[in-house]
Amino acid sequence: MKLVVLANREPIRRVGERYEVALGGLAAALYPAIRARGGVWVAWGPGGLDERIALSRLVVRRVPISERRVAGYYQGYANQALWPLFHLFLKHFRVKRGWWRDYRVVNAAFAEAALEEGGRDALYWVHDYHLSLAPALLREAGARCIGVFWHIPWPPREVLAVLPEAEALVRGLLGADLIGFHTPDYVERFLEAARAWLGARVTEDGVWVGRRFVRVAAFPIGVDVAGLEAARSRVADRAAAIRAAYPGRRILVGADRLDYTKGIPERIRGYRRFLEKYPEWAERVVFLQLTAPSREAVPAYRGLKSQLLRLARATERRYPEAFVHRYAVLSRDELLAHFAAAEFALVTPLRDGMNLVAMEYALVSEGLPLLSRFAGAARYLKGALLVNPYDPEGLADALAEALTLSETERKARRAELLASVKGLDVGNWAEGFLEALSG
Ligand code: ADQ
Repeated sequence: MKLVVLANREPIRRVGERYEVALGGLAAALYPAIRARGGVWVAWGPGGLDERIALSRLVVRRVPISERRVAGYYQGYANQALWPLFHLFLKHFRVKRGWWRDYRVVNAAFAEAALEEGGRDALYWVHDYHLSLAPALLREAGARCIGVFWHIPWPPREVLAVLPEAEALVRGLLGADLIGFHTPDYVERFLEAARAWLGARVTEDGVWVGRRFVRVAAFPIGVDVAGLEAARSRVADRAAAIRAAYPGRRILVGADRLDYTKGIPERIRGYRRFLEKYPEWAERVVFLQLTAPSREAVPAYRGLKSQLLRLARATERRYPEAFVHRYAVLSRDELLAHFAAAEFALVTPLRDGMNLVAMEYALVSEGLPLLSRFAGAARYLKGALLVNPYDPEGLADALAEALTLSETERKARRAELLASVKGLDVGNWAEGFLEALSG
């Protein structure tokens, strides 16, 4: 069966006049399946162009979306309604009827383009919160094998109730045959939503929609284990150079897209508290926070950016040797070299569907992540040091403890961590999902 992937972002990058498959994350995971079956990736076309780009074994079908609609569908509904609400940030939640109209139109355009590529018999795999209505639209048009993977958390019922279009959203997803989430908690909450909003008959494993059973299950995503292990030796020199730049200091690293869900200012405050409370460490550690710009067209992100940059500058002034903030998208190897150089990673989102940074860090470094309890990954990564990112005092104490961990405990935790991260390979994740869908 031909595989047709629907995702907001395309998996390619421009190199001079040509395009190349950008093999990172999702694209890398799906590439083997696409190669085996032949496949099409339907994505939003930058520049509003309707194009088909054929690369080796992969066709990218770009859905043209006007700038005005991008503002409503993407910057509006997806990023100012669904994203904050589903991460429990009600203060950032905005709603406008026009955004919803754009969201519906774009979902219909994706479904139409996908059907043109795959017909009724393809295997459709829809990704994420930008495209929640596409599964039902595909089904209405006759598609018979539809999967969805939801990459962000699913919120509790009282929170979902804030969304005026909650029912339509749940109905849209239930057009699928299989719905995947990162954790059993999200699965449970989705099942509850289906019961509450549609009065549907629900079992532990799914939802009855009339005579059709929609399976709902946890498929925890992972990272490219072999690729990251191979990166270790490639970035070793660069990592050594980073270490040499901070002689006598133990290195802590943080790396995130700029997003209020990632808890970056809270993390910096926790680190400052640590330096105040345990001043003996101020001469012996350095924290490198690497923040990638993101979603700059959305007002809440502009506010966060100026708040973060102010806090980071003030912290650099106060602790010039012990804190560094870089605000840039780093190349893959540059980022991994920083991971390899660091003894601990501060991975402290306030809420995160899963979180890949903790896993990438685990594979490339010798160290341990201090990981937020509120990341999906906390459920799976044994050996990580779990923290509450809202509590600066707790973060300060956790850091002090981490830095004085015995070698025996560090080793035991590393072993558990590696075993759990290796168990979550992203290639297996994709294969497992597709098998469950088509099997
Ligand atoms: P994201 O919210 O984007 O993903 P995450 O899973 O952490 O979050 O992935 C971020 C990626 O960006 C990582 O691969 C990381 O290495 C990279 N990155 C971070 N800082 C960077 C920097 N300064 N420069 C360059 N690259 C940087 C969404 C959900 C997550 C879920 C994934 C996959 O929000 O919860 O884990 O999808 O389902």
